[in-house]
Amino acid sequence: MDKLIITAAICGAEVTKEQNPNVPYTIEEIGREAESAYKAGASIIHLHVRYDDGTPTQNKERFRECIDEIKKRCPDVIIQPSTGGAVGMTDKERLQPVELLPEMATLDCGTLNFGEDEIFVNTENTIKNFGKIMMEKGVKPEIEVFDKGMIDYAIKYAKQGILLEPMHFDFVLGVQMAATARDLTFMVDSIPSGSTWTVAGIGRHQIPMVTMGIAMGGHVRVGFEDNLYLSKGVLAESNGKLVEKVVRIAKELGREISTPDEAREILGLKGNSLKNIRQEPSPSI
Ligand code: KMH
Ligand code: ZN
Repeated sequence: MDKLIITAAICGAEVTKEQNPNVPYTIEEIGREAESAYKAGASIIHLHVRYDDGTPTQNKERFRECIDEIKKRCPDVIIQPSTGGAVGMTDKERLQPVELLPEMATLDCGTLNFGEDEIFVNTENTIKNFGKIMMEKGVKPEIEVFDKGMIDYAIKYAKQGILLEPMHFDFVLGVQMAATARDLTFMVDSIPSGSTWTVAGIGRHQIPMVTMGIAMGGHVRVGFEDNLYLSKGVLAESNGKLVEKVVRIAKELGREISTPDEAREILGLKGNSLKNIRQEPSPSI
């Protein structure tokens, strides 16, 4: 079994300081939370950014400042910006962090209900366009899967040459599909052989899903974006505390934790450097 890659989704676009005062908004807070997760054993930071008042943004300059702050504190960590952003953002807004040439970025492979009246829209043209741009720029997509059809889209686009194999998937359970062992197994059985995968569970499903992922040989994601609690009724003091909990479970299950460089090896990252920042947006964005 490969060593375990832990991703920390430190911020998200939806959770607030009213829900947990440790949710980061400022550049300094985002750096602090990334560092806590990295020091605890995370090798990937899944990154959304906010303005100081908590408003989510995909602004390229804000991403650049947050990435610089994270790199100062965690020089070798893999930074994976979101291209999902927040519900209602345009494709153009959402794609901005890809212009910074990160090693990875998310690629949401379908439209889904996102609570109450919210719909997180990812049309086929959106997915294909994001996929093509990431491929052109050498940014490895983490394919976000909220139900099984999203795997089928990814497979279709790989056959069309829009996505490169081996693909890396992140199964998010507890938003649209149920967070059950059956659903996780079905996802794992549905991806092409040679793919890698991570599992994320929302809210109280985070730790059960992560524990299954560790035992099944996958990789895992924790963090405030998905869950604000360390245990029932106890708010997590930091993302690092959530990562520490995963590390304890992995140790009990005999799974070693990967370093960022080992994660690069496992995921086949080509090593885009965030120092190599292009100033001009791609004409196709
Ligand atoms: N905030 C959600 C609307 C991603 O990062 O790609 C989208 C999301 C997925 O969080
Ligand atoms: Zn996200």
